[in-house]
Amino acid sequence: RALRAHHTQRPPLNSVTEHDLAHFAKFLDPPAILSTLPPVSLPADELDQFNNDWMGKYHGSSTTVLKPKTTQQVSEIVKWCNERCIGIVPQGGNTGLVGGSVPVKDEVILSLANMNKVRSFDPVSGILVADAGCILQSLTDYVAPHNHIMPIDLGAKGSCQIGGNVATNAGGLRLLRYGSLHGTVLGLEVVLPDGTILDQLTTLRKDNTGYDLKQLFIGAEGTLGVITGVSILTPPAPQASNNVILALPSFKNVLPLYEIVKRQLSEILSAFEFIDRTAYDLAVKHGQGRALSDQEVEGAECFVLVETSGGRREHDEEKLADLLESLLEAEKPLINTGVLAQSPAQFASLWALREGVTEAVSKEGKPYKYDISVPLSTFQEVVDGTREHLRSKGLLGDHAVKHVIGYGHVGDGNLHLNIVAESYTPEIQDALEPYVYEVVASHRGSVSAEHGIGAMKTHALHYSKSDVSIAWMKKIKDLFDPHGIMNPGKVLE
Ligand code: FAD
Ligand code: 2HG
Ligand code: ZN
Repeated sequence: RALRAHHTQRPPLNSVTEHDLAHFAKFLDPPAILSTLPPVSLPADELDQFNNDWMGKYHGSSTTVLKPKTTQQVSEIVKWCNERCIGIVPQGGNTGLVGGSVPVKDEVILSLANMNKVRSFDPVSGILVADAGCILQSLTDYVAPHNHIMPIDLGAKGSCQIGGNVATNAGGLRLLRYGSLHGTVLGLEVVLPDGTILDQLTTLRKDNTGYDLKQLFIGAEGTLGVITGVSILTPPAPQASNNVILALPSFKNVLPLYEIVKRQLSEILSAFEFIDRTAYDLAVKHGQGRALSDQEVEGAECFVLVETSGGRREHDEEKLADLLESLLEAEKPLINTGVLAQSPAQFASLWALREGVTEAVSKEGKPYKYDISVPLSTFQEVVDGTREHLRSKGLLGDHAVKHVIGYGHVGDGNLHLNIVAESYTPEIQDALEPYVYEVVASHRGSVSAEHGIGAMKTHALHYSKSDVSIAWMKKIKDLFDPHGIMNPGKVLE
């Protein structure tokens, strides 16, 4: 019974006042304080980019955005907000897809954008230490001349920040090869909800000195503290990368194909990603990557993108060519055809067909996104089942749901089910939930494979986590943040 206890009684949260702004002005430069309140008095639309999420689905009404430059300033802000019981939303690139990065009400937005310096890089170990506000792409560019790459890559790389990646435990396109951030992040610097700076920014590969506290902040979505610095292991850049897109007549072939590809490519396989036909058509329609020829796409129900990363170009190319040949010449071929990248531009273009789906979907309409882990063998059944369910409710058609699509990280068992609607409506929302979550639970899957819980799924946590787990999560939250100031309304109800 004790385990079922809810959060301890918390005081209500307060709104920011002019008095608070006067305090922040003591240690922040004027450009670091954006506020609609006097004396700053900006028009409300200047805060739109911070109050609204990437999809245009979640909207906050914060009056104040603070952009500190140092960990000490973050600490001062957090300490004050804790004493005054003012809610704080840590914000990185604001590319999150679950409404976690914008306020639910008028919390202060603490933007990490001005904390964007690399602190150190050791080219021998590949260990990079950087401010949390560094944009992922800029870190990739920073380590590239040293022949290293970031262990994480995702479609939002031009805007998302490494602190946001860590806070969401983002997965992305390289997880199959380099594993999750729980393994590659070696240390963190975090400002705790009372303003204390927790310095665990170590660069050690091995450190078994009791509880590994940093793991708690990886994937906590800003509910336990503000990440200000990240130490991360960057792998050596592969000497050769190649990719091929395979067109399949049926989704049923994906699983046997994955087995063959894994066996034949073994150590050089670095990605195995899937998009269904509708996702492909949308990517092409909205200019993401170069379209394949009519002949190449004819009869294709879905596509798989295979990437190799290895040490010797000739060796890898030979392996990939052998794979393609054996697939095409098999007695019962699993693929219709395969298009091998012949140049760096084609390599990028094939990736764009997969990476660009999220962007294409947003251009096509308003997306409902379900980022789930379910057994690979059920991917198609989940997508088709959702489409049929919406049809049975009379919600399929140009004025309601335009497309139901599936794509994602096959190699990680992660399906991105996107329902592309004309607009966000309560009818569609009610038809999708709890329907999708019940399907996930029936497969003992996860309601969030990689995007997190945010504001979107607080009510759905129990489909994937037991009462005991949730009760302990609440105890941890209460211990770190007894006033509940840190990203209120996110992850836990
Ligand atoms: P934000 O969106 O600003 O914040 C996300 C969450 O982290 C919020 O809860 C916020 O409060 C918290 N947060 C941010 N910074 C900090 C900090 N310094 N300290 C504490 N908390 C913080 N996600 C994947 O997992 N895999 C993908 O392949 C992927 N592809 C994407 C492609 C596109 C086109 C888009 C738009 C999004 C994609 N995402 C993907 C989702 C998103 O990019 C990731 O969740 C990313 O890690 C968020 O980083 P951000 O800096 O934008 O964080
Ligand atoms: C991806 O894998 C991202 O492309 C985004 O995780 C998925 O938009 C989505 O649903
Ligand atoms: Zn993804």
